[in-house]
Amino acid sequence: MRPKAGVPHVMTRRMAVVSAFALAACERSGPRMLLSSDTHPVGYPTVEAVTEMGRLLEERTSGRLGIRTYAGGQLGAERDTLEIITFGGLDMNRVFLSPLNAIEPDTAIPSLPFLFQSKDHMRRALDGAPGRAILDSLEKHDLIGLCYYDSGERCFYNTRRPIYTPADMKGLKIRTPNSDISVAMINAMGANATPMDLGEVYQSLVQGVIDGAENNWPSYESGRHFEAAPYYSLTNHVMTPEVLLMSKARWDKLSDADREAVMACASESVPFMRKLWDTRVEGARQRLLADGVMENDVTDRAAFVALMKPVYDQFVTTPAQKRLVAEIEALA
Ligand code: GTR
Repeated sequence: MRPKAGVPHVMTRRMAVVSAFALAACERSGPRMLLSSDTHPVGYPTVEAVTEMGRLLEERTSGRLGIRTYAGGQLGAERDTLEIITFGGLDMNRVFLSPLNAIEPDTAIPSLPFLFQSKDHMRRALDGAPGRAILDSLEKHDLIGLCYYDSGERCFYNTRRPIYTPADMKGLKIRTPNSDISVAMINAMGANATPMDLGEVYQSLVQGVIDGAENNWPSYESGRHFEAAPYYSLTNHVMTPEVLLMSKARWDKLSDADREAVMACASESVPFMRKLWDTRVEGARQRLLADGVMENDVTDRAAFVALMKPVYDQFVTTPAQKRLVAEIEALA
């Protein structure tokens, strides 16, 4: 599998901020469109879900409110767009939960390794009180958590060898999202964590800057990481979700009725997304296996789990965090 031309481009942070403001200035003069950003391209389930939410919102508000999504990282990497939305330069942002860890420590809880026992467990916990409490913890940071979307089970993939046990991780340079808990988890497994933005992963794999990364099947396919890193090992170590955010500045300007409509439409987009997601996961896996990706089961999952105690000790420290973990575990 040879890398193809046309690698995803990397935008500098300054470029991202400037373009977001330019766009915001143009768009604000038109109909009341909420500007939303996503690092994934059109067609990816998160992008389609926010588009569906926009359709529902227009319907429900008789065209007064809608959503315009800038997909494919047009407005920058998730770290950049998070910065922009926090100071109100963007209305909405679909991001992975991990980059929010630096803003609000409680958002690290759903990223605890091996916390969720199944997809149903994860959905129950995030749809229930623990999930809502974590979304609500964002308000003090000027962000409104609208809903979670699925991001599936993340697995390791690399350019060198299948991973069966933690010993196989030794010495591998593994890209992680920009999140302390991801870094701690991967280092605790014996690899060398290298945080970077998603848009840089493909090139870094091709150039040998990193040996591997971890993600779900759809992102592994969509970012074409499989072309360089064909060993996909089913560690299923985390089920960190995606999250859809609104800037508090924009939220505060909405009437009560419009806020209710935004929340309701966000909630309704969740089952829509999950349906697309489940189909996409299986489709991506089948396509990639047919294309030569080598998938393997890990032989010793318990050995990975055993190494995670220091990660829990480091990231579950306050009584509130301990309660959240216990509540989530009770929903298994
Ligand atoms: C993907 C997620 C992205 C991005 C990425 C990552 O699964 O959908 O939002 O954060 O993971 O690894 O950075």
